[in-house]
Amino acid sequence: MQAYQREFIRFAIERGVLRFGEFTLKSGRTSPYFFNAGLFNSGLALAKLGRFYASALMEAGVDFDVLFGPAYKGIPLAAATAVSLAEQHGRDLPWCFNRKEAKDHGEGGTLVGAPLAGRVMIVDDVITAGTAIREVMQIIQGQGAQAAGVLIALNRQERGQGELSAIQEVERDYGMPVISIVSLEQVLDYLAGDAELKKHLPAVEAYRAQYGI
Ligand code: OMP
Repeated sequence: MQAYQREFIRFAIERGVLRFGEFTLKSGRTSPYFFNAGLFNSGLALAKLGRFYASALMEAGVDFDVLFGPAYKGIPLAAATAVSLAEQHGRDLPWCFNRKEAKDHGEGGTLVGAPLAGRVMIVDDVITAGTAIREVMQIIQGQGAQAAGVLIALNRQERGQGELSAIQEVERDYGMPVISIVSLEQVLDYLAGDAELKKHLPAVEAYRAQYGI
């Protein structure tokens, strides 16, 4: 695990973004942990988050033309990543987002910001079963653009429809990489090395045995 990944896990736990307990997921699964990106809810937290996303993206070295933040949660994530790419990495790239409802006045439409065209890097929070990301793919394909990849904060490494993980299925079905700041495996490593947090390991490992790959 890289230093920035360890730092990211520490930061997420400190902010209460990564929590342990009992949570019902969108997929209906009951999980002993939850990642709530909405709790990166101060200026400094969002700035730091943008740096982590930008670091993961630069390390992956995937080419793309535009960053896309799907409504609603992806919007600040894509914005923060765009700011960090420009300020920390000297890459001033276009970014855009969608509205959930089409606007029929002013500039109209459902897309805001740079044109959603060319190779699109989607920025989102978490992938569990892959449902949310498949909906985003319809927007991109509807515009005639190509997805260059997906950038997320946490890869929960859960099973998809078959033997592969939900993320591997997304990569196979759309022929694009999914880049994450950290994966569950790294969170488990972090927990194992922390005297206080170690107590959460058994529940997370049991969940992984049931739903993981
Ligand atoms: P899938 O559509 O099953 O991939 O779930 C992804 C979505 O679930 C995310 O975009 C979140 O809205 C939500 N989620 C979290 O935010 N954090 C988690 O730790 C788990 C989920 C989830 O419900 O699976």
